Amino acid sequence: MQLLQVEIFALRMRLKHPFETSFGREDDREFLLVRAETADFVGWGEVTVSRDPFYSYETVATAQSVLHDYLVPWALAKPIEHPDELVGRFAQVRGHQMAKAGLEGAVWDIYAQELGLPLGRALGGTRDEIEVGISIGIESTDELLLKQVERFLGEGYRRFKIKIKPGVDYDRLKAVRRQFGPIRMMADANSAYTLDDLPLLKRLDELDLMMIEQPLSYDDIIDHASLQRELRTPICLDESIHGPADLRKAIALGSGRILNIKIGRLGGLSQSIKSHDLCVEAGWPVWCGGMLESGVGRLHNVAITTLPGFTLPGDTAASSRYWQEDIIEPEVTVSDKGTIRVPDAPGIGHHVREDLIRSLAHAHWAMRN
Ligand code: OSB
Ligand code: MG
Repeated sequence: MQLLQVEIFALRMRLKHPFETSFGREDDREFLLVRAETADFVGWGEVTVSRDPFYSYETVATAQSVLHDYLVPWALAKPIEHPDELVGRFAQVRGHQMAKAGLEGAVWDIYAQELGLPLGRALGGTRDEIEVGISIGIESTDELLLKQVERFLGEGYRRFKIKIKPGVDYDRLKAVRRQFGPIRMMADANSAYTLDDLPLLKRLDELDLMMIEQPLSYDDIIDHASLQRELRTPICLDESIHGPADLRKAIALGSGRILNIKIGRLGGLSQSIKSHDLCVEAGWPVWCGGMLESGVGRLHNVAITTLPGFTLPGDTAASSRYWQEDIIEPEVTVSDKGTIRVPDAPGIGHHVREDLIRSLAHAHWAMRN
């Protein structure tokens, strides 16, 4: 394919319910959308950055700059035979995984449409239906959290991820366990602990969690390996893994036993497939994480989850969990069994509401070949 034009839209979308993690609280989601076009097709991708460099160093501003000055010109410069090529074409830019992933995602959408395949099939996926769970932020009281869990159980979700931070951890999780019994439950610490917290982290073993996600530093795989040797609960890595190279080392060290695959954090779909394959080979189950995506990123998450190694429910909840009105049609919905039907139309498979996106965007630029 030859890209003729790439457009970037900056959006700010109000979350229905503020989302709080150990690193901060988000009331609005600020991110970028990428629209790429060839002579025959239009593809969409999402740059899953945030306004602030708190989850990772990437922000709306850094992604704009790297896309504008490097990635978009390089993508337009010559034809792309296969989306995998972009990994090499973008390699001179170190890091900036989310910026790379947003553009590469739009190219994968076009590539799948050229093949006449739903994106999941083009990626090598096989499932028609995926199992999902829900990620619940830090609420101000136990009661408010219990209400959330009850509501989402009623909506069909069968796996609950509860955010924790020092002081809001063991007792909070215990309250959920006491009230709801043997539900599938896990915790996400977003790097809020250190090895000094070993006694507390070991106590979490009592709660029969499916896993604990990223308990230690955002850049660590050494201390996680020490911790994993002390815990019965599997550690799932999120923040520390930015692609197959990091993952290979974490597997060798035993820094965890499960991987959260976020397309943005790993630098795109091609790198996510590679990471998935490494995990399958190592016997690590994977699941698809989330960055509070709009419908565009959400459909990319649905597509990658159709790969065979995604044996645990992911964080890809329904559009209506986040948004009053999503930018795709139809929105992503979750059944009363906690599942999503995988679209069977080519590409990401739902209509993207371009007029709505153009009216919502507070900034927009385009580059042509
Ligand atoms: O750590 O997985 C995380 C949201 C923003 C930043 C980091 C994380 C999250 C979530 C939400 O857990 C997942 C979702 O519902 O999209
Ligand atoms: Mg996480």
